[in-house]
Amino acid sequence: MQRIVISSIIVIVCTGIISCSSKKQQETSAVTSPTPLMVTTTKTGIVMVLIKGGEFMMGSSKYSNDEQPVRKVRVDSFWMDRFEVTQKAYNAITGKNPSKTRDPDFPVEQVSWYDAITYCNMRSIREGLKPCYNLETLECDFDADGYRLPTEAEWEYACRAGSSSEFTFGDKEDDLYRYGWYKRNSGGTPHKVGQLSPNAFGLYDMHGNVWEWCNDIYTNQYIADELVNPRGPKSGNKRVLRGGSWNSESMECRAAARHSENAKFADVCFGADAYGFRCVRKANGADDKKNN
Ligand SMILES: [Ca+2]
Repeated sequence: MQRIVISSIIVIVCTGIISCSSKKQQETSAVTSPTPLMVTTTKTGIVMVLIKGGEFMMGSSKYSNDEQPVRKVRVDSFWMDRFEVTQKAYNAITGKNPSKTRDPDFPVEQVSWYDAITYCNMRSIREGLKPCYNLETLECDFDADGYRLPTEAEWEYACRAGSSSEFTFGDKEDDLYRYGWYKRNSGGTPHKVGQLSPNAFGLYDMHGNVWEWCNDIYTNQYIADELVNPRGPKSGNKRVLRGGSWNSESMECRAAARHSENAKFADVCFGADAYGFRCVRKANGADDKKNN
């Protein structure tokens, strides 16, 4: 069901305390909240977090070749959904729920990249924003003020949340069960969003639960000199997925780990019930000096 929040967006600046997350954050000993979180609830009732732009080392030199070259990348500020898009939220916008494991508070799954960008456009239109995607050419207008999928760089920057380790909490998988649903703790299904610890940016389920579609076309090696707001290759058939899922080994849930699939892949088969997404939106003015 859609919950319309009155008129303009309500911005809540809080000192790391957002109702249901307070207990979880107290349990998050390995991660400290860096600055006060800036959280907003959109007109269609989606909670988003302002991710302040910055530089980070993207990729990993220790695992797959497609995570290289590791290089310093800068991304501008952006708003990001605090949770994976839920079945309730997806249904409220599209009138559909393709998920295999049905529960309104679980992440939507069995969505293709194309389904995800279609949702982005519909959500933009519902809120009176300019859609980012041309659904025929599949091109993304990054200047539009509507919703889109995160770039890989934005996704990894948000997942790391200031950390340079393999996971947002460190290098060893020992603590992964506290942050993400993956093969060893999921019991073989996705889970309700937001049940485990958030990362230092206040984002939930970046590791595990469902893989998250990114905007980028997949290539098996990064473009080495694309260092500011990288957007990936111009052509190719596959799109990127990030973060691992309820059905993944811990290594697939690492911040730098990459996966890919055809953009219109949606049928019930391997992996589809582990594919979901979350949206981002440009943050007008957040990178202006006066706001820093
Ligand atoms: Ca996820």
